[in-house]
Amino acid sequence: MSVILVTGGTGLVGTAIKHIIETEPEGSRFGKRPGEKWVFIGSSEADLRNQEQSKKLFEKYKPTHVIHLAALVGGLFINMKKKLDFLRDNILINDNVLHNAHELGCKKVISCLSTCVYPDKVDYPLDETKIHLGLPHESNFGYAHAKRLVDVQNHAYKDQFGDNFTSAIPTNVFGPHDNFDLESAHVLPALMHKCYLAKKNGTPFVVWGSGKPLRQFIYSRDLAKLFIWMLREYDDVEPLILSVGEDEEVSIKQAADAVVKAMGFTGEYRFDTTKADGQFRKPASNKKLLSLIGDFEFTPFDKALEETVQWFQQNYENARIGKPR
Ligand code: NAP
Ligand code: GFB
Repeated sequence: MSVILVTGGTGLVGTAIKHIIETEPEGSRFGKRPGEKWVFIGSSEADLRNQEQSKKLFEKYKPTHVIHLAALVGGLFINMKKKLDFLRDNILINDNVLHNAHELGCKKVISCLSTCVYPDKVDYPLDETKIHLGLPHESNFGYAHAKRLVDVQNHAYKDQFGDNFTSAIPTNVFGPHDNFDLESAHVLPALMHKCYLAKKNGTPFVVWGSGKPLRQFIYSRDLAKLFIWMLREYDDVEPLILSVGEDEEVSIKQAADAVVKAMGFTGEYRFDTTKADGQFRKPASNKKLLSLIGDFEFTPFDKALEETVQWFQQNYENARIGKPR
């Protein structure tokens, strides 16, 4: 009997993994396997910053495998405001999860980094060998250093005890069940929420910054399949980038145009260049992933965006929208 514990199981990526495990045919490449018990937990079950609660959680479920997604997560603007919280909360969460997984003798842990951990000034494209080659972008150094430390912890557990702890490095993620709260959201859910409100209230749709920065966006349900594949088939301590190709980079303006189209918005649409642009680009190579997984079909960006906009419009009342506007 394998017990797979998914921390952060109530968030954007966690609910996507739950969706795939519950909808893909049992025994299929990304489906549940016979004899597997999947457990999805959120912070209401245990605050993973707390040692005692973390220990109790692992004793309760006795996981054999862990997909560790739990984290303090947010977009550019909340990262810029709360660098210490993003550093300290994530260090505490990660240390408690890895320590308890080690103590329990878990067969495997996959933690989740992010392409924003990479050095701001490094030769592009970003690949798995460049994580520690310089300082991260100033806007999110708290989160970035806490996430980099996971790679250091994995290597230390492997080196001293032989633990099979590894990590995934996704680019910007989007999809159903995302955080749409304008105070802390990432760019795509923020633009969807703002465009929805502009359409509803007849007000301008305002995109922050110049619209020039470039990003790679992966659909949460594609990322979910890649995590399930890693659980089954990737046993290397070295982190692995989980991303669409480098040629899929889009500008924030192109992303905003796609949101306007998906929302059917026809009102005033402008940019507030007094707001920060953040890191200009962080182009990641998925060559290593494709060399290992072989054929993998990513959902086209526009189709994934339309599905997410539909989900948001249908679930607005129950979505994570922060204070009503
Ligand atoms: P999310 O939607 O904000 O979900 C965060 C999850 O972590 C929720 O399940 C939350 O539980 C849980 N959590 C937060 N603080 C916790 C605590 N103190 N104790 C226990 N659980 C806690 O985040 P996400 O976007 O799915 O991110 C999942 C992982 O992907 C994170 O490690 C993140 O760093 C990484 N990542 C995300 C992106 C992105 O663009 N979203 C990009 C790259 C990497 P509650 O909901 O119950 O509070
Ligand atoms: O997803 P995002 O917030 O974070 O995207 P990063 C920021 C880009 O979108 C900037 C523009 O260029 C912003 O100027 N933008 C335009 C907006 N309008 C908005 C808006 O209404 N809200 C937001 N949030 N952005 C994050 C890291 O960097 O990437 C995190 O700070 C994490 O730690 C995440 O790693 C994946 O892509 O810049």
